[in-house]
Amino acid sequence: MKSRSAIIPVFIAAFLFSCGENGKAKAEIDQNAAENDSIQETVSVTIPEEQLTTAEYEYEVVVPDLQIAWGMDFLPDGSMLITEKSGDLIHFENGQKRQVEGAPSVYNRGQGGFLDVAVGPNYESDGWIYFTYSSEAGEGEGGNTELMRAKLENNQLTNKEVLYKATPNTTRGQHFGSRIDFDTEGHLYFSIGDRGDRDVNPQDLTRDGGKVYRLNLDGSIPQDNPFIGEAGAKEGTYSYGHRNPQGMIFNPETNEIWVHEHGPQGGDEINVVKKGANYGWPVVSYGINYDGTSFTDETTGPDFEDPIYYWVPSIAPSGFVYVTSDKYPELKGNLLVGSLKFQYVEHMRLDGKKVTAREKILEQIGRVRDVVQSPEGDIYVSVEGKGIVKILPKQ
Ligand SMILES: [Ca+2]
Repeated sequence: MKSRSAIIPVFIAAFLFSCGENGKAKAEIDQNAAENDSIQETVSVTIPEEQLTTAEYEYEVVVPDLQIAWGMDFLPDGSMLITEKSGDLIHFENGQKRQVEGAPSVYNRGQGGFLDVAVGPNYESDGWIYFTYSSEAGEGEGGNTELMRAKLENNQLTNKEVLYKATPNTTRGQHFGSRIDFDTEGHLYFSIGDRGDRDVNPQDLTRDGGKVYRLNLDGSIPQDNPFIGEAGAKEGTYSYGHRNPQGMIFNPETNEIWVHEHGPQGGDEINVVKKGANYGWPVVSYGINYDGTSFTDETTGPDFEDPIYYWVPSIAPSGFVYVTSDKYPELKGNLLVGSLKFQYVEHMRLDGKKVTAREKILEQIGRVRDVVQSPEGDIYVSVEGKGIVKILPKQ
């Protein structure tokens, strides 16, 4: 095992805690602990930024006047479904926003609320749309992440079916996940974060939280999931030891689900999701606590799957795209990641499963909550307090 390899200055810890995932809490810095924790080694997986593209990018606001548009996806007619974290589902069609009736009631607390929306892979034949949100359903005070599918008819959600509800409810406001994506073999994947209970949830297969789940499109559990038949196991679990994944893609080159996840200070990661794998949280991490103290000396170990990339400092990633569009030749085949904390979109050049270079685009645009590619190949970015913008290569 090697030891942690990042240097995290105290002022960055303070900045991150005030501007990152939550954006509300104040940092309480333990200066002595932070100084003691500065280990000077070469970082092997994280790389500096550079100018990658000769193209420059600008944007136009397509959907104005949104607060926190947490998730978005496109129907085959080109119209857009948008979740507002506070609970509204919006259908944006022909330049007009309409509030969809019958959206699920959400537990809008901390990082929870109306989360992702994903139009199903067989939408044109079956009409299913998938949603994640935090829900108070079930026993106990508070909420936890829930997955629903429903159909959209006459501006109403109909045929609503709850496919998964994580337990137990808790009043903690942290780490609900949650992104939804699909492979090409009839599976849905979604993420739930550790719910602010890192010492209990992520490493325990009998508990929800800190997991990536794999279900069939009707919500049933695939019989080849890795923990089928294990005593007490949450059998929807596909991988575990995650902290708070808020970005998920299906990589069409490798046929894999990839996630990025918020780490602690200096430990945001990109992980290739493998069946039954343990991503280590909180036993191993490249990060330290936001107050500057250390919770583990280990960054890796034989029982754990390493990230393919980690960020130092943390960028607070949200939204993830593998670009396949011909409209952005210099982005094609690469990754885009939104940064809540530093308020830009990160372009990461990929060589197979290796990030070889990175740069910022749309700098200072605002807290980026989601990034998607439309069926027409346009890239849309949700920016908190601004709305949804389309990226345009500068002419
Ligand atoms: Ca990890």
